[in-house]
Amino acid sequence: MPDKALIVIDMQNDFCPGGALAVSGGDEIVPEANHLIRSSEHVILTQDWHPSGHKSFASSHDSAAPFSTVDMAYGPQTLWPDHCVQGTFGAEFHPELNWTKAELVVRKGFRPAIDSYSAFFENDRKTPTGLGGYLNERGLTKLVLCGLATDFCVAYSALDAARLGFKVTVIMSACRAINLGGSLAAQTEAMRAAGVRLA
Ligand code: VGL
Ligand code: ZN
Repeated sequence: MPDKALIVIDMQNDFCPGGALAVSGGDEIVPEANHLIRSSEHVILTQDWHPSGHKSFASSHDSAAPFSTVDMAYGPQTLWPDHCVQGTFGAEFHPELNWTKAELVVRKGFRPAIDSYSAFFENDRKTPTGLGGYLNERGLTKLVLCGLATDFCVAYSALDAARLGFKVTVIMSACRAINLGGSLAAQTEAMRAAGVRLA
């Protein structure tokens, strides 16, 4: 369909087993992601892309543990192990992901003091990545999402997309979750309530 785009979220080494912020079973979805890529006319990828010393890293805060929460200028922020540092192997796409036909790679999280889960807006919920405008200009109104992690970057992207008026489907079988403090159930319910189709 000419008005439909697949968005593959953060299929990067650091989110796969052996990576710095490994999502359990993250690599298992590569074959299904490849199948979705093959059968989609338009493919967009997102790539978590942090400078070293990024403010979302626990290591950038005095005596803060990974997976704890701190208050940032824009609100509460979960602190993560150092991951997806620009130019490192961990930031590269999984070696078996067939990404060559992707028409756009959206990099996010590159501002040193703002994290960005969503493919559309950074965690201050105000700074746009530009993806919404890109999709609108190209007339891509129907979005299919898969990737990592279900309860963070996939869910934030799906919720923003729905709010912006896109018709959104998340292929849950081609996603895996971090699941921090019940985040998977909460975000699944939030997506359902926002009218996101969960397939
Ligand atoms: C992600 C935490 C930090 C994700 C990215 O891709 O879901 N989660 N950075
Ligand atoms: Zn990140």
